Amino acid sequence: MALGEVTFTLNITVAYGAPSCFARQIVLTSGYFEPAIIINQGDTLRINLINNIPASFPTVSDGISIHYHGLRMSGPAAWLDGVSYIGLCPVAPGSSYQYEFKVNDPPGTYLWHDHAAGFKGDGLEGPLIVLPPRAGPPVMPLPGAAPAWPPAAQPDLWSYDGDHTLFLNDWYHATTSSMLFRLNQPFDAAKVTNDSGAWNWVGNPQAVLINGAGFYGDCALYPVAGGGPTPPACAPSAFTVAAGRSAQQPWASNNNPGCTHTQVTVEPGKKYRLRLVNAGLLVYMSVCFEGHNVTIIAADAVPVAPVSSQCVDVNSGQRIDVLLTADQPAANYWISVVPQYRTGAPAGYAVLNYAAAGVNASTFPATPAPQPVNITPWTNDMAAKVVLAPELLVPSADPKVARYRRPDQASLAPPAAASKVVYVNLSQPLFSENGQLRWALGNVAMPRTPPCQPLLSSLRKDPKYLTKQAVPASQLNGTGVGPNVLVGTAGPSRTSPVYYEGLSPVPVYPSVGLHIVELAGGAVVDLIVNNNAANSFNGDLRPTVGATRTAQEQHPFHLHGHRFWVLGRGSGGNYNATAHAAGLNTANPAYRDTVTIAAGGWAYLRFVADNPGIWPFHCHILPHIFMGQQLYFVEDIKNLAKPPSKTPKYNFAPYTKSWLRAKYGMSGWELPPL
Ligand SMILES: [Cu+2]
Repeated sequence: MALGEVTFTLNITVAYGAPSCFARQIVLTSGYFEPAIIINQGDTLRINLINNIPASFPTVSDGISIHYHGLRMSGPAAWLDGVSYIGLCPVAPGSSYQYEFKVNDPPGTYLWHDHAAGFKGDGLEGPLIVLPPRAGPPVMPLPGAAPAWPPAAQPDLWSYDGDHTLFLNDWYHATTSSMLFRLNQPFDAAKVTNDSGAWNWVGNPQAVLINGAGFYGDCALYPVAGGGPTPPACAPSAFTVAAGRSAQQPWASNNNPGCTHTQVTVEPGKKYRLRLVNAGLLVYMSVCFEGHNVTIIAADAVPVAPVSSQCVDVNSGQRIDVLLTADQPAANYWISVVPQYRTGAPAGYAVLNYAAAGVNASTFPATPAPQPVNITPWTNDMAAKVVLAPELLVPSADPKVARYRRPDQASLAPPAAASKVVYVNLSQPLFSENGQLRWALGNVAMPRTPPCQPLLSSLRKDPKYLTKQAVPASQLNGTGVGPNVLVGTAGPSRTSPVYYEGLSPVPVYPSVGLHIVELAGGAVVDLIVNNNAANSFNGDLRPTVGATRTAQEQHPFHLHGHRFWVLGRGSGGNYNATAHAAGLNTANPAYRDTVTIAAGGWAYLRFVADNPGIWPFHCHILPHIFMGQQLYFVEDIKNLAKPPSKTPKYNFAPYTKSWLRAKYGMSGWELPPL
């Protein structure tokens, strides 16, 4: 294999494991739980994905597909972005597929995860670290960059003595698919908090894992101060062994390898890079370092002007890199991962261990473990911590970071003016016809993805493919006839109705369908997201239900294929040009791929449509995307690269209507064409 070509075999299996001290079925990758993929900028990455998940394992898509979160995936790689409805079919049980693409993206912290089904929440994910270019060829320039691209091994922008990743995910004791199935059931306000066959929210996680290790609350909510590394309460008698499972399984014995915590060992006086990755399904996290202020150096793989803080906010899909100097008295210190905006959610804990005489590496810190903020604030010191809003993390002005920017971007500033403005209003409609509760953008909820229906190939064959399926404007006028639920009524050639942004009038009543925004190549797009309507239940024809619920909440929105500038964010209502336009930061705004839209607030984003493909814009909370909280930018398709010569083979034989109805529930999966 030539230098710069890196192949990883990801053999995906299901096993029993207990990363939180509680045994359940988990997904392993070549025998590892959530392993890292580490490559160098300029490498050709080959991912040999083998799906050995049993066909009998419950799933919402019967296949897996890897998304490389944060990578641009331009040119031919647009087909390999891993959203199975868009590019390729998922890799079915018993089959395999090899992704191959060149990673030109800047060095930094990314993540990989399944984007076909719920397996991300079962462990089918991990860090994706791009290191600076390796020594010697081949090192490919970014598209459009000067040929004198780094010719030899490049040091990173920062010097440090050690490099650690803290991969964070909230963790449930039910499989993700089993939770998603319940979101597909009819909504009944009286039954949302119990498992009674009705619509059932996933609820709070049972644990927060740090590098695949954590403590399940029933074992011990948090480790005991000064205790040994195995929490005393985490005894075999505390485990729940489900009926019908064997007592010989390892979690039912004293030998429980999964029940542990993560320890980060540092040498006194040295400096470390810590890569914080929130890969969670649901929870916004504040990561706090007891006794230490860390320096934030990068956000979503973009170097930022350094900021010092004890706590660092990282929402699902975001990555924050910090430098930590071990300059405190040699001891053990807590690293706590505190959930925000989810009352009662548990925290996660790791130990920062100084490798020094007199420090016992096998005990917990002497101070009490900080508890989740919603129970008791961190040792009364919570007021002193700094929770950093993303708009404070502006790109570094250091000339050395120019190579982290867009190749044609000479300054920190985005293009001065937009050529297209897209408004997105978030809402949570309830469809009276079938009792489905959804999240919608612009009153359109995207359907659950059928097993496979790649739009890219359909569009490449027929650029008018989606236009032909568009819902006529006459059906969108909302003249009092009720919500537009056109599923199943759109004719045999349609997978689901297609809603184009820009229709006039826009759908007044909530609808279900493909939500498409077309972008011409080179367009400068302003994307204004308002999150103020979610608790109004607009379109809900049963106001008694809406009156008892408040669905307004924060959402971490992620854009595929791009980074965007965050020109502004606000709370307390929708974006209002008169009040807010003058305050937008067009000089050096944050440059991210995932941004938090505050509950009841707004965000003003800008990006350039310079990457032909189909790029989802979606909430990174997995249950929310399953409930429809996404749209697709269909971008400059006429300049789309050719598809890969090989694509996953997919067997559609099982997908009869009756089979799908039985599998996905009476409330109605949006069926693929049969
Ligand atoms: Cu959301």
